[in-house]
Amino acid sequence: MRDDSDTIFAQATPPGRAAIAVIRISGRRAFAAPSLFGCDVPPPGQFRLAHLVDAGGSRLDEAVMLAMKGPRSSTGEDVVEIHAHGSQAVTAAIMRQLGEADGFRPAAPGEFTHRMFANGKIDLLGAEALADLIDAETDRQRLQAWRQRDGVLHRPVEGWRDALVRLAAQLEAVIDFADEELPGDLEARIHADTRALAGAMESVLDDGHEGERVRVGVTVSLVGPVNAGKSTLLNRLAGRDVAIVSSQAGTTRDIVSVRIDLDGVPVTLLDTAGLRDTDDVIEAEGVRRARDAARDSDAALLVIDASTPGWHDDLVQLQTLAGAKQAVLLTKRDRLGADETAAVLAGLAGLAGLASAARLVSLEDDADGGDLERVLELLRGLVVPANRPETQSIITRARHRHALTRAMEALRAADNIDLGSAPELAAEEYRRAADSLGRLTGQVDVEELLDSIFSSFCIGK
Ligand SMILES: Nc1nc2c(ncn2[C@@H]2O[C@H](COP(=O)(O)OP(=O)(O)OP(=O)(O)O)[C@@H](O)[C@H]2O)c(=O)[nH]1
Ligand SMILES: [Mg+2]
Repeated sequence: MRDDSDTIFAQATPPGRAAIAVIRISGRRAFAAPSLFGCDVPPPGQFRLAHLVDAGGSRLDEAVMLAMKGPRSSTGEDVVEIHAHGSQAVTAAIMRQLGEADGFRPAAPGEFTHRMFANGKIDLLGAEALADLIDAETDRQRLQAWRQRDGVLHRPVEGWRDALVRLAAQLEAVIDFADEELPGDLEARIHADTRALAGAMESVLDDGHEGERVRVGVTVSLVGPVNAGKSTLLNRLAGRDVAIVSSQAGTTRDIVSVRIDLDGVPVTLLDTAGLRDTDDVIEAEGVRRARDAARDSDAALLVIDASTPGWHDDLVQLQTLAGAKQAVLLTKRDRLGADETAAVLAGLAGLAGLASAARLVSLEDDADGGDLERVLELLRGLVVPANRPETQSIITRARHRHALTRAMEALRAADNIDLGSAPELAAEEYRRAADSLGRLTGQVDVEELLDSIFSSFCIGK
């Protein structure tokens, strides 16, 4: 895709004014870079104060320089870092001077990490984990990125590849010695091992999409009749006045979205127009969008005013609108007398399967925050994956899920083949399974895949 023999450079810190800016240089000529600024290269593994001068010999900056000798460097190549003052004029002058030198060019996005990968410093899962770490907004995302970087998926994938190699070797015996005496149970053993391997993959796939949810976040729509308190709820969860609240029915028209951190899972809450029949074209469009949101979001919180006599019917209707993941929030408890409260609670308890996913709260009369905590509890049940042991394998991308599913399907197909009559067909399925696993870690021909992964990085990474 580009010339890997070039020495590349980029600013690793964000552009703009800052105390320090780091410029990274990697490649065959990296150790020649300091001389472009009239400086010596520091001994590898050490840093030195350096007085940089420009091409005309006048002072450019006073910087800290460090050198790493390949292959024991971040990219596996010779690397020099210049920690200059974070002034736009200084960094621009350094970059200009590097760009004018022979054999040097600005790095493409993700090119440093690509070189790490090409030089065996990291596999694809590790490269993705680094990207996730840089993008992490919450603690849970950060911890997940490090778990992935530490090999939480890489390790089982390697184990499965080894198991596949053993299976293929056993199968080879079946093919090569077809007419001779083979241990009677060999075929049965191959089938059993194949099923066990497919089962191991299936149990990793059956994770409720936990890793993907933590990485990309979850969308939850707040839907319900007009005046139920959806916008009030959004504001309380956001901790600020984002949406207009009023006693007038039909206040919200457009979808208002807010992103919150719910126990480390980024959650995008969508406040929507209250659902009712209306002749107002603008409100009707809002209602249409609300219905779409209820259907298309990852989960829906059905918000209903418990002090309206028809709450139960509203709820039944709403349940058909929203997708599979839903919870119920009845509001305005402060408007209910003791008997009414008891009646509402009894009504809720009577709803099959919903009792644990429903709460009755007041969004207005909640001085101690207890009701807000109840709402959060409800939301957590909808979106936060159960805590899993640290060693659990984690799929964080659709790419992983796809590759693993393909591998598992190939094994299931192999298991359905009669090894006595068509062992070559089974061998082909094992090859397909190994190929899919190889795609996960980047151990097969994956140039196209590499381009799409590394181009999502920022320049300088
Ligand atoms: N007493 C009481 N009033 C509430 C509660 N929650 C919301 N309200 C009031 O109910 C009215 C409607 O609240 P909103 O949050 O605007 O309701 P909404 O569901 O967004 O309404 P639309 O945007 O019209 O669909 C406002 O006057 C709120 O102050 C509650 O728990 N108790
Ligand atoms: Mg509203």
